[in-house]
Amino acid sequence: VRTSSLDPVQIKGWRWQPFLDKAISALETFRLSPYPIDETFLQREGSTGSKSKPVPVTTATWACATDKLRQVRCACVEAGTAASVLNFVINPSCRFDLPFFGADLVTLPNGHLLALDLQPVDKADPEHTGPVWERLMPVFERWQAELPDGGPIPEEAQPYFSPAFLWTRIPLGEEGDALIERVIRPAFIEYLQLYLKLVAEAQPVNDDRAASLLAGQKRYTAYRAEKDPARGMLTRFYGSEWTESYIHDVLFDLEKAASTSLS
Ligand code: DBV
Repeated sequence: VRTSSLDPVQIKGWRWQPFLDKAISALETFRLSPYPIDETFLQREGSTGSKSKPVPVTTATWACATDKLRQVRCACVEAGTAASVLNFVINPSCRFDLPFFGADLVTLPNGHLLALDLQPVDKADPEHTGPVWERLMPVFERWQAELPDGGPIPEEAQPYFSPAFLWTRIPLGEEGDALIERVIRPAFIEYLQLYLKLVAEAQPVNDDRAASLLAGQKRYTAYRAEKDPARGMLTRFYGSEWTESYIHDVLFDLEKAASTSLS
C-alpha cells in the first residue's frame, strides 16, 4: 500500500505507466517533498462495468512539492477497457512567474484524447506569456504537424490555453499506439523538459506581482475544478462525495491550500 504521495505508483497494465515514470525521473533533478494527500486518494480500488462482467478500477495519486512548485500531481486511472488516464498538472508557487504544466492523456473505448500545454495564468499579460510561448512554439509546431486535429474546444476554455496547446484525438489500435510512441511520448517529454527549464531559471517576483499571479491561478483552478471532464467517470466509479472531495481538495486544491497556509 502507498502511504506517501511520493511512493511509486505501479498499476498493472496501465498504458501511461512509462509516461509517469519518465516524468518523475525528470523531476528528480529537484529536491522533492511529499505533498499531503489523504489516504483515500493515494490509491483507491473500485469496479465498473456490469454485474456479470465487472471491470476493476484503480485510481492513484502521485504528488510532490518543491521550493518553486506548490503542487505537482498526477491522477492515474486504470479501468481496463473502460478507461486509462494520466492527468498531470504542475501548479507553480505564485512567487514565480510561471505557467501551469498540463497533460491529459486519456484512453476511452472510442479512442485516445490527448492534451498537452503550458497554460498561462494570464493570457493577456505579455510579460507572463512572451518568454514561454517563444520557446514553446517550435516544439508545438514540430509535433502538431504529425497529429490529427482534436476538434473544437469549449469557447469558455480559451483564456486558459496557450497557442501551443497540443490537442488530438486518435483511434485505438496499432496505428494509434504507434502515433503515441512516435509523437506523443517525445512531445510530452519536450513540453515537460522545457517547463522544468523555465522553473530552474525562474527568479522570485515582488509581493504585488505574486498577489496578481495568485489571483490568476485561482481563476484557472476554479475553472478546472468546475469543468473537470473526469467528474462523470469518477462519480460512476466512486460516487459523488469522494469525487467532489478529490476534485476540490486534491486535484484542484489551490483555494483550500491558499486559505490554510497564506503562502
Ligand atoms: N481530466 C482532468 C482530470 C482527469 C481528466 C483531473 C482524473 O482534468 C480526464 C482525470 N479528460 C479526462 C477524461 C476525459 C477528458 C476529456 C476522463 C473524457 C471525458 C469524457 O469524454 O467522458 C483537455 N480533456 C478532455 C477534454 C478536453 C480535455 C478538452 C474533452 C472535454 C469534452 O469533450 O467535454 N484537460 C483538458 C485540458 C487539460 C486537461 C486542456 C490540460 C492540458 O487536463
